[in-house]
Amino acid sequence: MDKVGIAGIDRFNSSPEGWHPTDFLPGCKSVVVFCTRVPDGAVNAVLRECEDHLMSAHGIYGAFGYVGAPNYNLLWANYKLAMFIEEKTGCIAVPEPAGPTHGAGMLSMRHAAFAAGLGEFGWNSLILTPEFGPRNRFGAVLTTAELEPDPMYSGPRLCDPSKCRVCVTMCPTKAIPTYVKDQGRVVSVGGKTCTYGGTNWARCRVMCHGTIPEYNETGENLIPKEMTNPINEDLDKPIFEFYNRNPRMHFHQHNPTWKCGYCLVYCPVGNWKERFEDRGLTRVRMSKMVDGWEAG
Ligand code: B12
Ligand code: SF4
Ligand code: SF4
Repeated sequence: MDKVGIAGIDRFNSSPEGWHPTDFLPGCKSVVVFCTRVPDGAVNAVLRECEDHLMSAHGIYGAFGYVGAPNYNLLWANYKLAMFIEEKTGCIAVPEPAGPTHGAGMLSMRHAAFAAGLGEFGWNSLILTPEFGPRNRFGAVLTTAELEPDPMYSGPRLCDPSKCRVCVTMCPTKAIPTYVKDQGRVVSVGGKTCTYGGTNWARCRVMCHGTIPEYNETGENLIPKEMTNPINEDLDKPIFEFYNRNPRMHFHQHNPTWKCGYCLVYCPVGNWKERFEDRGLTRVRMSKMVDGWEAG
């Protein structure tokens, strides 16, 4: 794993009912959270799809940046760590699935990663780490073992949405709200407070699940004619009707959940300039979307 942190159970005091670690493991005392970074090569595949319209390249991201290798990598790390903790301590350890192909939400992985000190929320609602920005995928193990917690992240502020508009601009369905001072979702854990935009999931699913015809393997137009603009206030109904007609897409979450990801790919945090701009892998000019960005 590329990073690991431990959160004591007190950091989940403000978890909503049904999402608290003790709901899944009575007596849970610690949550171990770790991540695997998204390879630059998988990010490049999304750049090729987005900027060169090489649609087939996106599969590289699906396989090696999202539901394929990274989720399996997390799955095995989860399993081995849980076994290790049980063998060494005699306590119970519950591994948490990492997302598509292994089930969806049990614990909010973003809150768990924040609570374990791995990084902070970006305006795009993803957890940013100083090393990789949002380009990490997280796994977690809940355990009744009392482990020494790590401090909350206390490095430099990573996201300043008053200066950066990248995720808002790049999101094709306007699922990420425009930054407005004193608006957004506030989260306070372990004495650290962050504000993030809050993603509109109905809009995000239009892209992520390939539910617009350009992306959708079924060829079906999910959005009714009168709603051809995907930036629509009422996308939930057609989306759920679509899943009812195509239950495979809903329950298995295999092929169609790995589209888009532009908010993850283009976020400048995590040495984006060195990794992608300086290597000539993108034609998108950050200087147009980030105040004070060194002209490029
Ligand atoms: C299902 C899912 C999706 C769905 C839609 C989600 C939905 N809610 O309908 C779709 C497919 C659209 C999606 C999109 C993406 N996803 Co996704 N997704 C998930 C998954 C599997 C579950 C999320 C979920 O539904 N959680 C339940 C909700 C309710 O939790 P929540 O929104 O985080 O928290 C809310 C409350 O429950 C409460 N709360 C819950 N727990 C706690 C605890 C505390 C202490 C507090 C204070 C509050 C609190 O606060 C929140 C406000 O309501 C998670 C993995 C996971 N288990 O977390 C990945 C995950 C969030 N996704 C991830 C990623 C990378 C993406 C994409 C970039 C994928 C892509 N295409 O490239 C996009 C990004 C969208 C964006 N900008 O946010 C990563 C994020 C990594 C990171 N760096 O932060 C995760 C964590 C997967 C992983 N293993 O790493 N995703
Ligand atoms: S994954 Fe795409 S549609 Fe969803 S929030 Fe990110 S940029 Fe927007
Ligand atoms: S793209 Fe900019 S505003 Fe969005 S999360 Fe990253 S740093 Fe924050």
